[in-house]
Amino acid sequence: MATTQRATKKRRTAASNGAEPVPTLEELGYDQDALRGFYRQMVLIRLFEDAAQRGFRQGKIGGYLHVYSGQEAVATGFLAEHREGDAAITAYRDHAHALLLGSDPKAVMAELYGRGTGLVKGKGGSMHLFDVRNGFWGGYGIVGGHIPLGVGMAYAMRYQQTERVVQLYLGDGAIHNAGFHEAANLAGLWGRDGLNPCLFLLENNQYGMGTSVERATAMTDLSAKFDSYAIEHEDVDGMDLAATLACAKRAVARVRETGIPYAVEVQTYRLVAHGAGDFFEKYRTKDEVRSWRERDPIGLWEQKLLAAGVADEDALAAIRDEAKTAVADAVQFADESPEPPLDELQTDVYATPDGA
Ligand SMILES: Cc1ncc(C[n+]2csc(CCOP(=O)(O)OP(=O)(O)O)c2C)c(N)n1
Ligand SMILES: [Mg+2]
Repeated sequence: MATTQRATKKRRTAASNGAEPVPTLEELGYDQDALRGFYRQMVLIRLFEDAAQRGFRQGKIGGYLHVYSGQEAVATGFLAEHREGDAAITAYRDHAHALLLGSDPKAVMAELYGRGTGLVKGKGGSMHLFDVRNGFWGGYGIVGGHIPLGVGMAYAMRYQQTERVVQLYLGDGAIHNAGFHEAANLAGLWGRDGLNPCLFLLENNQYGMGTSVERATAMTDLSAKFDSYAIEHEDVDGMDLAATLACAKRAVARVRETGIPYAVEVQTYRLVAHGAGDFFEKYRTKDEVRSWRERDPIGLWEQKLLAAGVADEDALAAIRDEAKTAVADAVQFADESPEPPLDELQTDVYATPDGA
């Protein structure tokens, strides 16, 4: 009887498990200002998310709230390669992407607070941030719903003969969604003619809500699912910013040059609960959380900056203070902003194709 082989990856651990050797800071090719700038970005995201969770617990933020704490090195690394005209699209864990692409923290916080000064005038909330001027195409609450949109955008970019690329972020839970499989099939197909400059960034944070990868699929080698659609892929350690920056440089250049889609499975971990309303976690052990926390992306980057003499303790503290002030200003702005006026209840809700 023929035997079947099922590709499985071992259970992820916090240990580094990328495919390529991790470069030193010098090898990355950024100047010292830029290296400190990445620290500033990651710290801003973490403090922004802490403040958002506080706002939620104070009852100032309604609806759903999903924060990015622990995953900072993913979007920070990959969006470093975002160029004008490119697009990024993700699901509902989207605050970091908006901030990294240049949205004002005040407008983002005001959006979470549902205020009229918010990024989308208080009508989107945490899960539906959007800032097209900066290349941010959202922010979607339906798991997997944005994947066909991202693939379609990548097709349009080549159809219009541009050199733009799409960074399409999706979760380990979203890859089982029908939308993923239909869209990935088309991406592979269009990619044969160089018509799909889509970089799939599979953010494997090991869980979809409380369901681990092992409990969600019998075939736990998630990046291998791209093989079904002839989309090449690699793995990268998403806790180490040096690894994500280097991978981003290679992967984005390749997609931009060829118009052929590519996928990266980024091993990462959310250090907090799935949503800000989920306080109790019965699905993971304290030891597991602790072992990933030891590789906190911000702590790892801090160590690298110190060891390479790119920053000393005082410089890092000054950057943290600066971020703290920016977040405090954002909270104050959100808190003091007015609710959207009632007569705008239906404004910007439905499309008006006739321009009316
Ligand atoms: C179509 C659909 N089904 C179910 C849900 C409920 N839901 C919200 S988040 C989530 C888990 C998704 O996990 P993953 O894609 O790994 O993203 P992560 O939260 O880990 O960032 C689910 C099932 C939803 N929003 N949409
Ligand atoms: Mg997940």
